[in-house]
This record gives sequence, structure tokens and C-alpha cells, in this order.
Amino acid sequence: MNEQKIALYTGPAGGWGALNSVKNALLRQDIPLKGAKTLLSANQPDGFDCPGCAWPDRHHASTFEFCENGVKAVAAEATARRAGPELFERHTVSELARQSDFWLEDQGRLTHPMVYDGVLDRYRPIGWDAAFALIASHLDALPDPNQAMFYTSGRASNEAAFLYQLFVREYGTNNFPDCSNMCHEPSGNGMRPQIGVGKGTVTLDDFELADAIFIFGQNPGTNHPRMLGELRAASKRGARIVSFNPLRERGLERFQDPQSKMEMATLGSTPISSHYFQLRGGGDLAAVKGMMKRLLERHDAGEQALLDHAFIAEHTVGFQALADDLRAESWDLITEECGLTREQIHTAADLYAGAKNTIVCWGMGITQHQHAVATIQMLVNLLLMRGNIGRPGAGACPVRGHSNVQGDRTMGIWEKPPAALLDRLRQVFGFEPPRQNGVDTVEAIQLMREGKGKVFFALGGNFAAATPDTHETWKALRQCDLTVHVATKLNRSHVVHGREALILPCLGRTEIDVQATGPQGVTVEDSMSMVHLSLGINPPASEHLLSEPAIVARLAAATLGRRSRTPWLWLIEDYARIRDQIEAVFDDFKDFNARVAVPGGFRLRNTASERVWDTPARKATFFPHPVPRDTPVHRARRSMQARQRDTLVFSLLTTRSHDQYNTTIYGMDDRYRGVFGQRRVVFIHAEDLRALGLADGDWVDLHTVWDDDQHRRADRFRLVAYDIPRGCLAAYYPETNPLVPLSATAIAAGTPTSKAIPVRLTPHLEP
Ligand SMILES: Nc1nc2c(c(=O)[nH]1)N[C@H]1C(S)=C(S)[C@@H](COP(=O)(O)OP(=O)(O)OC[C@H]3O[C@@H](n4cnc5c(=O)[nH]c(N)nc54)[C@H](O)[C@@H]3O)O[C@H]1N2
Ligand SMILES: Nc1nc2c(c(=O)[nH]1)N[C@H]1C(S)=C(S)[C@@H](COP(=O)(O)OP(=O)(O)OC[C@H]3O[C@@H](n4cnc5c(=O)[nH]c(N)nc54)[C@H](O)[C@@H]3O)O[C@H]1N2
Ligand SMILES: [Mo]
Repeated sequence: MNEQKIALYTGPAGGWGALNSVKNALLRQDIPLKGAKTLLSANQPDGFDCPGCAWPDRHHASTFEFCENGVKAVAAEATARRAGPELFERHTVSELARQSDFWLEDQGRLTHPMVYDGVLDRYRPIGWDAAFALIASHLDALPDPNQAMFYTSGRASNEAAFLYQLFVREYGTNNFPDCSNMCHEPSGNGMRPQIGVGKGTVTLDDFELADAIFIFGQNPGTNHPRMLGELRAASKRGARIVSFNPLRERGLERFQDPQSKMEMATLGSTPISSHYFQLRGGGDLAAVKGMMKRLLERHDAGEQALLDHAFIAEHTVGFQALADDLRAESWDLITEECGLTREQIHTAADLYAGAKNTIVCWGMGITQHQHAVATIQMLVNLLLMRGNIGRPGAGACPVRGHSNVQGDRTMGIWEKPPAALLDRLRQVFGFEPPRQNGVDTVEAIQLMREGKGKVFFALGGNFAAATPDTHETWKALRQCDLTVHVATKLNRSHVVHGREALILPCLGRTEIDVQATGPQGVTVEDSMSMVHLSLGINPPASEHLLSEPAIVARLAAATLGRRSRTPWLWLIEDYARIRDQIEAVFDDFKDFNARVAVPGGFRLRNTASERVWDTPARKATFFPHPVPRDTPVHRARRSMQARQRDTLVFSLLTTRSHDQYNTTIYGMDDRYRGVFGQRRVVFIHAEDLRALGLADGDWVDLHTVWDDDQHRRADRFRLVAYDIPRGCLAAYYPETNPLVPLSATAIAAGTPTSKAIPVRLTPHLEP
């Protein structure tokens, strides 16, 4: 483990630092350097889809796209370490529960299905049939199928997800909490009523034609490193790259391409952002509103060509209401709420006005806020004003997280299923699907807390660590009759369990999946709606693993038995049969097997990118929104001021370090932010430190300011003076999830507002 230190990082993103980190990642997982074969197969025509992020690649082309964090994701799965029955014999579950998240995953790949033995407080091996029978008996015994919940994390393939939603609906519920509820839910909910699709409208080709790329609340250097390749090329072409972020993220500033011999040899690098706006957290809606107001002011002063009048007239509704609202908005309110000056906002607007083709990208810095849906609609308004949707080089680009989170939703993992999907399922599979909406992630926790959620099943992920209000959530999970986790590695969710519990180990995407008719491929959909095949190449981590489709199908057969007309076990003999069923349900998947056999796969239809508007008005729709002044942070500041005048309330954003994949901690460094050997740090402005009478390096406890009587706290964080706006703090997730109240969710999306938690700091007193 690295020594704990804070040291300013002056290099570019990527480069030798990335290569060095890759070597260490392989060593850590005991993968010999010949393991590089695995890595070279990521995103290749006959290889597997990288289980890292959902950023697309150039059509699974034959060039190897180097990605440091992709390598870490692959190495984590291809690790030589094993968490077999001996591990569970050595440790009671209470002992395991005392270990860190890092330690749990570090034990390696799970090898056997395990069942919890309450008398011994240990997991012990169980046969697959017995495991399925146990789950089936619980599901069967529930008086109401809505007492069961079926979580999905976004790594599940289309085939697994399709079978899963089919099984669960035939069982009788739409209770599909998923990681998307904590992630890009507001993007879909914002865009659907506005442009008729809930997905991004651009492809990689558009990145080659864009004159300006705006990036809001996203950290590609860490979370989508392959995106830096596109940004580097755009920057070299002279495109403007404009970033909005409270933190100065290194990957948004400068990049040394490990594949450029020249840059590597000369230690050169390419600047990424031409402009960087370090706005206040949660200030994006105000900033974008200011940009639109500026455009309109220039327009009103006579620059008529700034707006795309022909597009607005032919393709949109609602422009007049937006324009009225913009004209009436106060500049003082805008600048106060976003923390940027009027001149800065003018500059941003003028950059936008000067670009023919613009792409707007966004990530969790936009979606994990109370007003996320409204903010996303403002971003789309901005694009629509200049006709920047539905033509080459322009469009909306919500950058998804998990490698198949978008595909899972396409396959019907959705707690609010459209009626048309249910009608189709009834027609194709001959059962009556439940019509009542199910619970999302936060609602699932509430259901368990109220004792109305009894069986919790998870297809991947780490629910106990990824979700908010950790202590409440753990209580809720422990109240369940049965918790089941399909997983590759041991994690927190397996040791925070129900009265009965199962761990079902599965194949990872890098592994060869052999079924009755031979090796199988699965399909995934990336962030730009490209669907392609993924073929594992490594031998399975253990002979006892089942594939995710096989687990779902065998569970369905055990639970539904003769009730179901679906030939579950026949379907998994050959995944092409599952794809035929997908084709039967979704028109967009016509000739699925043939089209996905082509290297690179195919793109799903995106109506908005053709300027076909599948909205209630049959047009793209402008939605005006007020600048928010009623967020929990605003309220907390007002109430604290009333009570204790000198207590500072901060807005805490929780984010990812460079060495983690969501709840999986690969290592203790965050290289680009200069943090080494530790994770319990809080970034804070030097002036705020002074105002608190504290110093860089001091230890503090964090307390949520919330209007209920629960005391939410997270203890012992080290203060790090940092280039961050005053009043804002940043710290890593998941350690900070105990601070996020369950009731802190985005309006019209239910997403936990993990980027704006009102907190106060107190000095940490050593016991
Ligand atoms: N290596 C790696 N890759 C990953 C993941 C991982 O954990 N590790 N996770 C995957 C998943 S599931 C997802 S969803 C994505 C996440 O990828 P990102 O969307 O990049 O997620 P975060 O790390 O949470 O970072 C959000 C960024 O938003 C900024 N930010 C915070 N608050 C605000 C705000 O109010 N306004 C603005 N403008 N910016 C703000 C933060 O400073 C940070 O730079 O990455 C995916 N890829
Ligand atoms: N405070 C705060 N909370 C957040 C966020 C934040 O920014 N701040 N981000 C949110 C976001 S964007 C997301 S997407 C969620 C993530 O929530 P999840 O998707 O639930 O969490 P992960 O950490 O990605 O899940 C990791 C686990 O997945 C399992 N796994 C890995 N590969 C496979 C596989 O191929 N199959 C199966 N079955 N299991 C596998 C492993 O056992 C591993 O332990 O967290 C959310 N929570
Ligand atoms: Mo995510």
C-alpha cells in the first residue's frame, strides 16, 4: 500500500502515469504480464466488450484502444485470487462484515454458490438446484408478488436482462430497482417529453464534426478515459472544449496519449479544455439559463442569425414561453446561484454562438441533484435554440456509466414499463403482465423498511454500499426474509443480509460461456445506442459458475414451473434463441442475430437524431425552468442561520477517485487529484478553512443538516485545501453514503442527490 500523502499532481492525464498504474494493477491481481492477452481483446471484433464504462469504441476496430481504467476493470475480473468455501469456513459473517469494502473484493472471485447458515453465522456451499428451490419456495410463499424486489446493476447483458424482466413480470411484479435510478434516470426523464427519446442523440462520428463540445459535470479522465481520445482529436482540430465543473479535473485540462509515440517520447501533451468554468456545485441550471439569456439579448440587439429560426418554427413548440422567461430572469440571481461572473457566462454563451455544430455532454455532476431533470431540459433547450439536435456534429450526449446500463433499460428493466411493452409481452409469451408500476431503488429501501418488502434479489451490483442513507438501508436489508446476490466478487451486500441469504457466483464478461450448443456470445448497447456482440476469452474462474442468463432461466423454471409457457431451459441452450425472442418483442431489433453478427454491430434507431419527434406535441419542446433556490442546501443554510449564526453549511459533492469502480476500490490513490494512500479526505477552499478556524491536514467529522431527527454522520476525514469554490466540499463515495438522506431525491426521477448534501463540519476528537 502506498504511503499516505497529498501531493499536487502536475502531469497531464494518461501518459506514463497511466502505463505505470496498469502494470501495478496486473501485479496486484497476480496476473502475469501475458495476461495482457486478455486486455488486448477488450473491444476487439472477436473479443469481449470492456466491462468498464459505456463509452463507445470505434466499431470494435482492430486498433487497441488503451485505457488505464478499462485495464483495471478487466484485471479485477481476471484476477488469479479466489474467494472459495475455505474463506467462508475461516470467517464468520460477522467477522467478514468488520472488514473494509476493499478487503472484501480483494479476496478474489467467488467460486461456489453459498447459503447463509444462521446457527453457525457462516456461509456454506449449496448446490445450484437447492439454491433455486430455496428462492422459489420464498417467492411462492409471498402473499403478493410485489413483496419481492429485483435489482439490476448495469453490467448484465441484453440476454440476461431480457430473460430477467420476462421472468419477474411473469412472476407478477414490476419491482425493478436498478443502478440507473441512482445514475442517469433524470436524463431519460428529462429528454423523453422534450425530444421523444431518453438516450443521447450523437455517435462518435459526430465528435469528429463538432466545433464545440461542452462538458458539464463529468470527469472523463477517470470515468471514461477513452473519451479523452475523442476530445484530444477534437482539440487538435481546433474545436472548442468547454468544461463546467467545480473541480479542476486534470483529464479535462491536459492529456498525454499513451498511444502517441510522439507525446510519450517527448513528454508532450494536448490541452483538452479551451475554457474552464469552475462554477458552484448545483449552479448549472443558473449558468445555462444565463447563457441562453445572453444569446437572446444579442438576438434582441439585432444579431438575428444567432438562433435557428427555421428549425424553431418547423420543429419545436414552446419557444415564446422560454424567451419570455429568459428575458424576465434576473442576472443577479443567475450569477449568485452559479458563482460565475456575468462576463464568464457571456464568454461561454459567445463560444456557443460562434460554433456551427455543438455537442453537450453531461454526467453525474448534473444528474445527482434535486433539479436534475430541469437542468437537463435546460441543456436541451440550449441545443434546440440553435438547431443543434438532429444534424451531423451536434446533439445531446448523456455519458452513461455501467457498460450495459443503457441496454438493460432497452430490454425492459424498468419499474415504470410503457404499456406497449407489456402488451407485447402478453402477445408473445401468453401471460398477463402486471400493470401497476413497481418500486425504484429508493422506494425499494422504503418498502423493506416498512416490512412490506420481503425478498430482495440482485443481478449484480452492490446495493448495500451504492445506495444512500447507509444505516437505514442496512436495517432495511436485514429485515428481509431472503436476500440473494448474483455476483462475481464478495462485497458489502453479501454481509449485510436477510434472515436467509444466498450468494450465487456467475461468469464475468471476459469468460468463455459454454452452453449445450457451444460457446455463447452476449450483446450490449453502449452510450451511443450501438449494439454489438461480446465474446469471453478466458477460462471461467471456477467450474461451478453459471452464466447470468442460465441463472435467471433456471430460477424462472424452478419458480414458475408449468405455469409458464416459456421454454426457459431451451432458450439458454443457444443465446441466439433469446435474441429471437428479443426481436419478437422489440421492433428495433429486427433481424437481430444477423445484424449483430456483423463486426461492430448496429445502431438502434434514434428518432430525435432524424428530427422525428415522438413527444405529445409531435415536436421538440422547450421547457422553461426557474433558477432553483429551494434545494436542501438552501434550506439548511437558512435554518442554520436562524439558529446559530456562525455555523457554516457546506454543499458536499460525492465523487469517484481514480482507483475505484463505483463501490469496488482498486487502490487508495487518486493520482490526478494528488491524493495517495488514503480515501477519507474532504476537499475544501482555503478561505473556508480559515473561516472555520481549521487547517489543512486537520481531521473532521461530517454531519448532515436535515429536517428530521435523525443524526447522519461520517467520521474522521482529513481536510485537504483545494481549488474548489467556497461553500462546496468534495469527498469520495461510497464512504459518504451514510450522509445522504433517503428522502433527498431528484424531482421527477427519484435519483439520490449525491452531489449536493448539506453538511457541517466539526473537529474530530480522538477517543
Ligand atoms: N474508472 C471508473 N469508471 C467509471 C466508474 C467508476 O467508478 N470508475 N463509474 C461508472 C459509472 S456507473 C458512472 S455513472 C460514470 C460516472 O462518471 P462521472 O459522471 O464522471 O461521475 P463522478 O465521478 O461522480 O464525477 C462527476 C463530476 O461532476 C463534477 N461535479 C460535481 N457536482 C457538480 C455540479 O453541481 N456541477 C457540475 N458541472 N459538475 C459537478 C465532479 O467534480 C466530477 O468531476 O462512470 C462510469 N465509469
Ligand atoms: N454517494 C454516491 N452514491 C452513488 C453514486 C455517487 O456518485 N455518489 N453513484 C451512483 C451510480 S452512478 C451508480 S451506477 C451506482 C452503482 O451501483 P452498483 O451497480 O450496484 O454498484 P457497483 O459498485 O458497480 O457493483 C459492484 C459489484 O458488482 C459485482 N459484479 C461485477 N461484475 C459483475 C458481473 O459481470 N455480473 C454480476 N452479476 N455481478 C458483477 C461485483 O460483485 C461487485 O462487487 O452507485 C450510485 N451511488
Ligand atoms: Mo452510474
